[in-house]
Amino acid sequence: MSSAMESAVYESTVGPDELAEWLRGTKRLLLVTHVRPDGDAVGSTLSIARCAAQIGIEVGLAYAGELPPWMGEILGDTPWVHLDAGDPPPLFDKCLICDTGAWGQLEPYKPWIAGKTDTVAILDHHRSGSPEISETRWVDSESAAACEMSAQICTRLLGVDSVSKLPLDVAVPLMLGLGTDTGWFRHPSVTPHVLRLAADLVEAGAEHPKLVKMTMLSDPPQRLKLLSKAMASLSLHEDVGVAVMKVSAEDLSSIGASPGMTSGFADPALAVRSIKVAAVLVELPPDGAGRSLVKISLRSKIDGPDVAKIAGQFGGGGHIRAAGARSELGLDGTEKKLLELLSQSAES
Ligand SMILES: [Mn+2]
Repeated sequence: MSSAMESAVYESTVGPDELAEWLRGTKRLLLVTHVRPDGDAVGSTLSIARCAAQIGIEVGLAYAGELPPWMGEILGDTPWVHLDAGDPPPLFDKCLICDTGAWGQLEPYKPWIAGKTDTVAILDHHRSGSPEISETRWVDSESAAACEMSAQICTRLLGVDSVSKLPLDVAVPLMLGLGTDTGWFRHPSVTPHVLRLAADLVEAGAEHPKLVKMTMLSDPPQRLKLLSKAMASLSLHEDVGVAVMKVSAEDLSSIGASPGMTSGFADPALAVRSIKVAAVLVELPPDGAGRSLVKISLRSKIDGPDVAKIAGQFGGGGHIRAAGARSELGLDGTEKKLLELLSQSAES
């Protein structure tokens, strides 16, 4: 199995009507998303899972990799499995993948979904993915969140004419994904449609302040300790508008922190006026083969470069303003290459 993120620009083969129809006839539906699920990954799968269950479909939900701390709170009584615990995914006739369509983000599921192009479908808002996974794809890179798309599937499955009429336990995960993927409505991806959808979700009963508290105001103390280490490592390259923070595997282990706790670390660096791109480099604990990869997270301001392109140079990808990759060059080597690429893009 290759660890490279083989991905290409991929396009829709179906729209929301056809995808909802494709799901409707299913007996046992499995929902999966990218490894290390975030708010949008969980929200986009959980909302559809609850709607599908409500119309009599037997639903399995599987997640893999490090999980966010609020996982139990948002899932509540809905059954799910964590693949890292060694459980195989629940049996399924059809499988819907949400918020990714790239093998590089689906490796734990590969044995179960590879080659099943007719029983697997994709709902995604990324610009690139692995088209060979499935022939049934609804891809909309204009959507700010996969949840913006899931909402359209949910209304169709339940036969309601407005998102405002969705059940509360569907509206809440949709708001979670919409809120987290837009930085709580600060990112340039926010369109009139996103705000109207948010209004409908509030009308359905979703309370965004509770979700903000759950996702952003509930950190373990280790996260603040790790942030202080990352801030101490900060290098500001104001001439090219780049800030870089580095977290070593030793920082993680000495604090008892996990790599996922670095999410959002770019924000204080982006608050600096002259900075257009913030990079957070995290040296991951060694894998089974003893390799220590560096996780690269890139965030860019509205007048900054397309960081998906920069991430692509490391074999990764993502969005114009938020992208990521993995590097085998170590912390310092990765920083050096990154600065070279970003200085080139600042010149061009
Ligand atoms: Mn997303």
